[in-house]
Amino acid sequence: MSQNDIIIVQKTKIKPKVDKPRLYKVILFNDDYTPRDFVLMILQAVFKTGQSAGYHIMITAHQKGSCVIAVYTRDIAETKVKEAMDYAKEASFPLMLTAEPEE
Ligand code: TYC
Repeated sequence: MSQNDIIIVQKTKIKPKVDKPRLYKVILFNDDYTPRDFVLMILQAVFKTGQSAGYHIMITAHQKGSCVIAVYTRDIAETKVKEAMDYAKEASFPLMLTAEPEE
């Protein structure tokens, strides 16, 4: 390095340009035909709610029309919705779930 060389020091912090992944709510909707026990089975098998939280979510959807089950990244939310609705279709129940982005 010679005497005339200029050294530039980067003083501003470089922000990593990675946004937090958007989260998706998985929503369970009530209907008049799917048995309560079947809904509970889905909640435990697909969403790992356990018995008590699963029952609470099922009965909330039953009474209020819908209930948020949990939030996940988009891939996981959509995979779980598909898995749950495939089980329902297989059993000929009209059970409905959706994945919706959080505000
Ligand atoms: N309403 C249904 C019944 O009385 C039970 C049910 C609960 C269905 C929650 C869907 O998301 C649901 N058999």
